Amino acid sequence: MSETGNSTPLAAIALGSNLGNPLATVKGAVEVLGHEATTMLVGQSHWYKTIAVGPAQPDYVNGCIVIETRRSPQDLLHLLVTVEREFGRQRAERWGPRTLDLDLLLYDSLVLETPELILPHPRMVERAFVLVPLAELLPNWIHPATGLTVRQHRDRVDCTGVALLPN
Ligand code: PH2
Ligand code: MG
Ligand code: MG
Repeated sequence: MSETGNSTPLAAIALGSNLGNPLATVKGAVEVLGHEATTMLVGQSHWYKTIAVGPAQPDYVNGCIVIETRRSPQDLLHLLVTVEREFGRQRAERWGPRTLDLDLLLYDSLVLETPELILPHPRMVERAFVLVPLAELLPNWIHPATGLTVRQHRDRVDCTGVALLPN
């Protein structure tokens, strides 16, 4: 996948689910985002079964997508919240179980910190369940704050709780 030469902004989104039917939910969310008029799906990772980080809860299904979008970062965030709600997401315990979590990881090489949105996502570099799928799509993308690539970050975390799901 090309990481340069895009005139339309490129954004990476992490998907996660551990309630209901997680695999059907994340696949459904990709369908919805892929059919949005303002976004174009340009890459999709495999799906992974991952051990939950945080309070004790069921395993997650995680994956990542890369889209081109004409939306601003804030507008894209609003779309993600709308799609989370469409799939029955209710805001509850921090790091607790959820039917659908859509996290905006990257938006071009933008560094942004507002009360609503921090880019790049502040915890992405610690999370194998984000870095393993993201490294499939954007291994050479350079994190604007650390100067390391996604692949280098992935190689620095413990990936043992992240298992590829059969297609
Ligand atoms: N999301 C969380 C908390 N813990 N653990 C895994 N394995 N995957 C997630 O997506 C996840 C988590 C809160 O967003
Ligand atoms: Mg999350
Ligand atoms: Mg979230």
